[in-house]
Amino acid sequence: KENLPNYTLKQVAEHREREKRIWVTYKDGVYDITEFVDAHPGGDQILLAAGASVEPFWKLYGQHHADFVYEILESLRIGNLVDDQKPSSTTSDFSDPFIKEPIRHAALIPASEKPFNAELPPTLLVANFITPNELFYVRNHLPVPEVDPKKYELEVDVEGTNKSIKLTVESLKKLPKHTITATIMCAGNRRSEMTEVKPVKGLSWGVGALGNAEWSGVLLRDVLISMGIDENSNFQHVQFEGLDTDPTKKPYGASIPFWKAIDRKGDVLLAYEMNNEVIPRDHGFPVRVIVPGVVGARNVKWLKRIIVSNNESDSHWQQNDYKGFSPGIDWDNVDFSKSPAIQELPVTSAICVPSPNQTVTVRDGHITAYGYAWSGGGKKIIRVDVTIDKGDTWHVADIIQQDSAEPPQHWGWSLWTVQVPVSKNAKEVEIWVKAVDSSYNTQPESFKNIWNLRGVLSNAYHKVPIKLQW
Ligand code: MTE
Ligand code: MO
Repeated sequence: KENLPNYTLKQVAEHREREKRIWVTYKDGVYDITEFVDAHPGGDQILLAAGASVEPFWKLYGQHHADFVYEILESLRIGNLVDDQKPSSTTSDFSDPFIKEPIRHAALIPASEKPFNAELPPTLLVANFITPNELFYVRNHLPVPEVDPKKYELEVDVEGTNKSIKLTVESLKKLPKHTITATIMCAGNRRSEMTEVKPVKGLSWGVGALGNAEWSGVLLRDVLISMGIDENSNFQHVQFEGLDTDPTKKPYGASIPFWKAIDRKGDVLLAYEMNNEVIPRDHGFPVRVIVPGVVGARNVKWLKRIIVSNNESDSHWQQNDYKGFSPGIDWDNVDFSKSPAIQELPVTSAICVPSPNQTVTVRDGHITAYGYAWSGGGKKIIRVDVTIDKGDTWHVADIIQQDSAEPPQHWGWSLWTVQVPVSKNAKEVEIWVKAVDSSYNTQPESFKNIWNLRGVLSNAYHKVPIKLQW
C-alpha cells in the first residue's frame, strides 16, 4: 500500500470503460476491477460505480460488508486516493463561477452540468428506504457556495421589531436535537412524461428527482419561541435566503407560511446532519432548512438568513416560478401573480423496476414490479394500485413505510412491491400505478388534463410498457 501511486478522484473518474480499465474507490484505496466485473455476483450493476466510490452501493446492498469482499477488493488495489477537492491552479479558469463545485458520484445522471442537476437511476432509487447522501438527487440553480463552517453565521430577523439573532453551527448544536425521516421532491419530478403531451419549460426530470433521508437539527419553532414568537404572533410568512447568489448578487430565496414554521406538528428543521453525517456541500452545507411535506424549492440550502414577515419572499423562485396553471394557460397569456406558490405537493407514485421497454422474464406466471409513492402535507400512503390491463383488473401492492409516523407527520416516502399474474402467451404489457393517500386523494389518469407550462405537479399514473419473455 505504501509503495502504490496516488490518484485523485478526477483521475479515477477517467476510468469508466474496459478500454481505459475500470477503477473504483473505497475509503482511501483505488482499485482496478476490470477483470473482476464478470465474476461479480451482482452482475454488471457494479459498473454503476465505475470511476467512483463503491461506498454508497454498499449502503444499498449490505451483503458487501463481509471479510471476503474486503479481501477481494484489497487484492485489486492499484493506488491510494488523495484529496483533490481543491481546484488546481494550472487547469482552472477563474472566470468560471462553477470552478469550486464538489465532485459528484458517477452514478448520478446529470440533467444539467452548470448549475449541477442530477437524478439517480430508478433501479437504485428503490434499492433502500434511505437514500445514501452520495446518491441523493441534486437540484442547484446557481453555483454551490464555499462555506467556512467556523465563520458561518445564520441570521434570524423578525420584521418590524428589533428582534434579531445570529446562530453559529456550534450554537445550533447546543439546542435540542430533533430528527425526522423526510422525502424531498422537486416540483419538476416526472416532468419528462408531461412533456410528451406538449413541450414545457424546465429540466427534463425522469422519476428520480426525489430522495428520502434522515435529517437532524434544531426545530425552527424552538428558535422562534426563544425569540418570543409563538402561535399567537401575527405573522404570515417565514422567508429564507441562501448563500448562493446570481450574477447580480441576489440570493436564492423562498418562503413558507408562518403557521407551518410555528406549528407543533410542522417539524420544520434547521438541519445540520443528513443520514447522521454532516450535510454534504451539494445538499446545503453547513445548514439547510427542511420543510417536510413541502415542495423541494422551499427547502433552502446554505441558509444565510431567515426573516419572519408579513410578506412572501420576493424571489424569482417564489413569485415567477414553481406555480401551477390551467392547461389553457401558455407563455403568451400567463400571469404569475394569479397562482399561489406551490407548498404541499400532491400524491404521486412511480414504477422503478422494471424500466420502460425492458424484457422481463415471467416467473410462475407472474411479473414483479417495484416503485415508490409519496404525498405532501404529511399525508401517509394508504394504498398503491397496479394494473397491467389498462384498469380492467387492479392489484394492491405491499408497502414499506415508516409505520410509527402518522399523518399529518408522515414525511417519508413508501416503497412498494407487487406480483401481478400475466395472461398466457402475452408478449407485452403496460404496467400502470396510482397511489392513494390518507385523505383519499389519488392521482389523475392522464397528463393531458393537468398539463401546465412549467411542467410541475406532474403526477398522473405512471405507465411503463415492457416486453415479456416466457
Ligand atoms: N436552496 C438554494 N439555496 N439554492 C437552490 O438552488 N434548490 C431548491 C432547494 N433549495 C435550491 C435550494 C430546489 S428547486 C430543490 S428541488 C431542492 O433544494 C433540492 O435539494 P437537493 O439538491 O438537496 O436534492
Ligand atoms: Mo426543485
